[in-house]
Amino acid sequence: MSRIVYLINGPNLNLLGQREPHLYGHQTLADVQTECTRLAAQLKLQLECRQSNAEHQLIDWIQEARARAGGIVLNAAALSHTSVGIRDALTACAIPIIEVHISNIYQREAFRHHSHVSAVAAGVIIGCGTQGYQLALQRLATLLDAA
Ligand code: CA2
Repeated sequence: MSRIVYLINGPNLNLLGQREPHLYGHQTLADVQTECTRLAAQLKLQLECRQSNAEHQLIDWIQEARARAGGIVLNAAALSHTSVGIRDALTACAIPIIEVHISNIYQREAFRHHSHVSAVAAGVIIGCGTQGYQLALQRLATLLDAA
């Protein structure tokens, strides 16, 4: 099983740390990616970090991960709540997917309470702040170690 893991972030997460710290904390996306790359190395995982505001680009990366990775950590952001295309791309993957949401989507507007990603994810981490990405990597390492 490949030890490559894709860390994929969706729309507007490039703004992390720049606005709405009460929801998303103070870390920038670069901070998150640096911290996760360091943790991944400790877990003997090779991390590929990606972020896009475009749905088609996220789908292309999910398909790329399907071909070469052992797992995906995905925060599809607002597209989690709307994109059947992302769900279909994930369904085609035989590798474990851990969904992350930084904020607790269940404490927020009703339209955020459903995610198309959750039903096809091996695990879901919600409301743990940016630490959720690290928790997701630890879970993937556990799953890959057991495979
Ligand atoms: O809590 C999460 O991680 C979300 O996936 C974040 C999405 C939101 O649409 C989901 O419902 C929950 C929004 C990401 C926007 O990120 C920003 C970060 C800083 C400033 C502005 C937006």
